[in-house]
Amino acid sequence: MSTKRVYYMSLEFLIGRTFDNAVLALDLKSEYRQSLKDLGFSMEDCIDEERDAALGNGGLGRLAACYVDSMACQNYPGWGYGLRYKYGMFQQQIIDGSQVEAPDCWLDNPNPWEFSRNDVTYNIRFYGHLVRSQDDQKKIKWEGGVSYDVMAYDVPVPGYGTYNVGNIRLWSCKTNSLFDLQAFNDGRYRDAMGGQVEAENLTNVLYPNDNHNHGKELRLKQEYLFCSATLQDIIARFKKTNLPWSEFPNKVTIQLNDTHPTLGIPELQRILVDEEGLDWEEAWEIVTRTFAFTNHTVLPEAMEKWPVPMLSKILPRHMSIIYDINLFFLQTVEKRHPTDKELLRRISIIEESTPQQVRMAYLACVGSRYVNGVAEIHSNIIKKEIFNDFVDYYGPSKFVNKTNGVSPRRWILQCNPKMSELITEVVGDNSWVNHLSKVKSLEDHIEDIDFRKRWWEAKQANKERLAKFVQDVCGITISPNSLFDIQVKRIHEYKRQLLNVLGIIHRYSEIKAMDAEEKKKAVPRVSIFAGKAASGYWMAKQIIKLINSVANKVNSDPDIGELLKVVFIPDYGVTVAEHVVPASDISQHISTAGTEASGTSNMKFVMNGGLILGTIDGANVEIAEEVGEDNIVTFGVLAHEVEQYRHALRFGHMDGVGPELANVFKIIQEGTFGDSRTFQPIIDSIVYGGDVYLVSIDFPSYIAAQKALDVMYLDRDAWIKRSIMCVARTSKFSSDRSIEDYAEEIWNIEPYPVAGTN
Ligand code: B1N
Repeated sequence: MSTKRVYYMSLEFLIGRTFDNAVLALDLKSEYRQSLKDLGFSMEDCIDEERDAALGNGGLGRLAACYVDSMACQNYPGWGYGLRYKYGMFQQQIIDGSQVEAPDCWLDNPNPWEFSRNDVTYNIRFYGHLVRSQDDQKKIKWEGGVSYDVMAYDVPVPGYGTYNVGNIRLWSCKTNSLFDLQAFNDGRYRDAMGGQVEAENLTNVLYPNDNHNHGKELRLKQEYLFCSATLQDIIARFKKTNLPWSEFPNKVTIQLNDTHPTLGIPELQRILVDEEGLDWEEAWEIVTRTFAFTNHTVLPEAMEKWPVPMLSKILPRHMSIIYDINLFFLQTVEKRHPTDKELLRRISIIEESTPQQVRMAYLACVGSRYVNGVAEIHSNIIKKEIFNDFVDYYGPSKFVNKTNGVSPRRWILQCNPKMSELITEVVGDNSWVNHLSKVKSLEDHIEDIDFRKRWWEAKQANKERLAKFVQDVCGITISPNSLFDIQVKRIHEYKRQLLNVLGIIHRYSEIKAMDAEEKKKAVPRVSIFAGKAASGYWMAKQIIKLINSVANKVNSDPDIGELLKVVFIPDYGVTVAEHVVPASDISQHISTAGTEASGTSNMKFVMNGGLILGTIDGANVEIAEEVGEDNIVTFGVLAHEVEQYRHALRFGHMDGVGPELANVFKIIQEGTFGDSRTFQPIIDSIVYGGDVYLVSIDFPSYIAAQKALDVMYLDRDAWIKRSIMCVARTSKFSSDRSIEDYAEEIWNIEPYPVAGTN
């Protein structure tokens, strides 16, 4: 019996650790703990021995890992496909306040959580040339070039509460597998063994860029290697069913995690036409019924475009297929709009720049059955902006929303055992872990004083755990009695860690001006940051430097004491997040409106009883709808207003920054945080650089929102109620809900419980 399967293709899987998660999935944690104890070990020490599998940059890669977890838990027949990078996301050290990168040698010790599949290998070709077939002039053959062998590694993903086990199949390029096909055919046998072209290991390293595209040849090769091996593997599995090709889309659905695996589209077309002998139209029908595409960003610098000369050189057959896809597509557009040449130029997969570029988002759109964004606001923005011509052409039903979600297994049960115990008690059993809507019943206990006390104690215990972690890692003492205000995510100008740190400087100046009486009334705060900057992202690195310099000054200022502490936790990743997320009172998700597609840590923090301080952006919008306006604090301009402010700023129509921000700049320029010249470029980016991310515009409302939070936190009882409400009302953001939506509305697949499932 062959059921329909879904394949989630992603260049990134940010898995983190596996041990604790796997033991929990088996519901054996207490037994395991006891057994380890009997042997003289502690569970926590064993857990801490494991290195993170950090095969991703941030949200996009972590989302892929949560989705495979949800597929496993809900018995969907789905696999993840990715790359097994030898070096994952770099390790971050903070030296003298600055980020320093070190390689992530995560495979130095053997990895017990993978199976090497020596029996699953494929051959991948690059370069070469095209020839017309002797017997059929219409047929094209791709010949010569170089080839590599890739091999599969399988990473099992045990589902919680099921016998089903998911799988992430990761490809690794075999070392020294390079083979020069042209040299071989020419009889130059020695050269063929990699003598001509320098041997490189294509799966060596993850590109450490989040929301940024660098257009490097090696990245293109990684993307193609990934697509080719995955498609060959999927096809090999399909062929075992002996079904005709027309059945392929009824048995296979492929979700593209952003444009990074888009070459899968021309690759499937190539295999069907060149190797399997299907007609172009027949093949294209199969391709377009098989793929669906998720867009994750609207930032122009993140849009993948490959120069035509580069693609033609490395993948000549794919380039010719893309030209044909585009030709047929434009012909149909032209038929409907015969006079609109401007439309053809705009909608073309090929951008007519010098050199020409292939717009991968357009290729993904044309080659897919569905295109989705990752939160309501984002899905609406992409329909209005990047894909608006496509919406007009195809009609709106191809463009859908699938709001992101996160796994309650890792992001509640595993990272927050204290709160989990309380939820289990209220629900009556642990069924909420796979059916998160059950947490709704927490609302029935909001008026129960004893319950509220225990809720508070759980949060305090998590804060104590984080305080100890901060002490161990950063050597900074923080008090769990302070309000913990956390912003952890990749460092990026659009995410506006800068707004946060400028706000901290403002707070610092206000505390400095307080008398003893005022100080007594003030709410002590700990501002916690963590996050990596892409290695080549200079401005992001300057922002890290500013945060650490402010931390240095503030933490040692005797006037300030407990009232303000600033912490930058180095080497943010999945494991650090598991320590941080359960311990927030407030977490910040303060991107310029319209720039953060969704965000997923916002969901994690709310699920763990922390309030959000956020802009009207990404999933914050839907979180506000769910938890209610009283249980979230929002501020800032709206997405549709952003362009007008940017315009005004660029053309000098604003009267300079407001008095609070001007004062903050003055404090920096006085050298309060060290040599002010270091930070002048940051100030200049706001004052003279057009303030693209509207820091100066949102600063006053940000400060006001922070003040409102100080006041709210003073009423402890009301605060705890809000915290409980947040958890009770976040079930929408379980990745189980997201996966069900994808399964029903895009993939058309059903759960397929494995034998023995309880
Ligand atoms: O994807 C996440 C979203 O929650 C975030 O809002 C979004 O920023 C993130 C190029 C990206 N979008 N694009 C990337 C990552 C790596 C890369 O090389 C782009 N990451 C996101 C999940 O939907």
